[in-house]
Amino acid sequence: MSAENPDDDNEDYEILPDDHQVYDLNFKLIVIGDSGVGKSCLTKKATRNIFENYYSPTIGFEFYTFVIKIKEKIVRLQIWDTCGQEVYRSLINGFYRNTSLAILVYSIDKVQSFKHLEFWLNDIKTNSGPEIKIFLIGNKKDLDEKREIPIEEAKNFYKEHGLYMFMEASAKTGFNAQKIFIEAAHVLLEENKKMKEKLEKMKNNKDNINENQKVKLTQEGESFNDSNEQDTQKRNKCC
Ligand SMILES: Nc1nc2c(ncn2[C@@H]2O[C@H](COP(=O)(O)OP(=O)(O)O)[C@@H](O)[C@H]2O)c(=O)[nH]1
Ligand SMILES: [Mg+2]
Repeated sequence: MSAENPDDDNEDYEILPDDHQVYDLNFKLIVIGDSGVGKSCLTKKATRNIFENYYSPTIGFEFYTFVIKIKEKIVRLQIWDTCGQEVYRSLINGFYRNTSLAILVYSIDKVQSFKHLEFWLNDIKTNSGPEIKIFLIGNKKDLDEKREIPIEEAKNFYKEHGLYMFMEASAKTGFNAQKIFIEAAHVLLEENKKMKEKLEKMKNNKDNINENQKVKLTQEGESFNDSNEQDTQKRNKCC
């Protein structure tokens, strides 16, 4: 699958209702970016197929789920939709905890929201682990006639910063809205598989590694799985 042109024909998945309770893996995602770029609309469109034309700013954060079955594995994405306002900054920083993937959104008709991407990337770097994956999303593709950010400029930014994926999308038309989360689930499932294989390999090659390496790898593997489990427990408690 190409990062810039995700393959729409790759139907190796089935989207399940967002209240589906049984799953194999649970991952936390965070949606960030300036206020008004369409973070909430994109998330709502993808998870509930709703689009609202009026603007109702998110207070603190809102919480959505996206459940998808990929090759017999049920993956549940726990999506934290954050607000962009400065007044809630201290809250947002706490939300980065145990996040596997960040969806960083700008609006193609607002150059300011694109300029602020550096700030958001810095925020991610400061508040999360190095293993976090970042998707860059240029929302409001339907407003092409008001476009301030050429697609090439955004592609260059995504490449220069070593981000994981770039897509333009529209919460209004639905273009690529679900695709963002389908891709995220594929990426995280693959990552989890690699991590398990790495652990397995290390366990089978105990003699070839020293104690320090063993401890480090075990910790990496455990924290990866535990964080997902912890978040599940938290959700079960509060809802
Ligand atoms: N034309 C258009 N408007 C959008 C799109 N996504 C969001 N909006 C509008 O942009 C405004 C802000 O959206 P919202 O999701 O609340 O932004 P957030 O602050 O980033 O969560 C609302 O008035 C939405 O109707 C889109 O894809 N196209
Ligand atoms: Mg919002």
